[in-house]
Amino acid sequence: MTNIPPQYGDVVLPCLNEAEALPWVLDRIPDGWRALVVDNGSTDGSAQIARAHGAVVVDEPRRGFGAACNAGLLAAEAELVAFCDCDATLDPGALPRIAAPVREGRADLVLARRRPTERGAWPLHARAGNRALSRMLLRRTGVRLHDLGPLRVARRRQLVGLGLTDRRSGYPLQMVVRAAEEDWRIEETEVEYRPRTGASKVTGTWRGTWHAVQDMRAVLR
Ligand SMILES: Nc1nc2c(ncn2[C@@H]2O[C@H](COP(=O)(O)OP(=O)(O)OP(=O)(O)O)[C@@H](O)[C@H]2O)c(=O)[nH]1
Ligand SMILES: [Mg+2]
Repeated sequence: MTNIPPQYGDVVLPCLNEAEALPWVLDRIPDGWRALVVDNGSTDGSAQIARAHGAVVVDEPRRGFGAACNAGLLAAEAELVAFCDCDATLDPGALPRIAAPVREGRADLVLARRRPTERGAWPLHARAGNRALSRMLLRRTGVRLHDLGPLRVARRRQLVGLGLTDRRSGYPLQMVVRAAEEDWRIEETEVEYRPRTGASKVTGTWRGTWHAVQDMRAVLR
């Protein structure tokens, strides 16, 4: 009989045209984790590439980062659910380490603070915007985080119970705000942040950053 590894978690990978980055990301999914690539209307063959690299593809025609994350969460079945970008900025190989506090019952939500591996991995305006958000989060909830990064792990049932409503860029922030309101034990760890593969869509452009900030503001209102 073959030894099937226990299924620790599902990792939700929101995906909008990441054909170039997907192979790197999916080849690094650790044992015991299942990749759920949520295809958000890609036109570059992302879905086919994801399937070819062993991922389960969830189709979410409604655009928006939060819409994609939510569809992935609803499709997940494992006890633990992680979220990770699939633009090759973050190595999913770090998932077991990041998930450990949740798996061992020491934390309800772990977020990974991004540590750029080289200059240019994280544009200055994106970093500044993120710092400002962290300060707003502290004032609003008392939770002290250095970064509202996209790589995070929590329990599926608890996440579903948060009832998140944002379907755009406010989703990651709303998750932390709601978790704080529910008195979750929130922890921060660190992760390497590499320059993205493929064209930048959000923080690499002023327009994208502007829209993201508006969505985040709406969550904090
Ligand atoms: N912008 C955007 N990204 C989406 C959407 N749906 C899924 N994504 C994915 O969400 C992840 C994060 O988006 P990114 O474009 O990397 O956003 P970012 O990291 O803020 O900025 P850049 O990497 O500079 O574009 C990527 O894996 C995208 O493919 C969507 O509707 N809009
Ligand atoms: Mg990115």
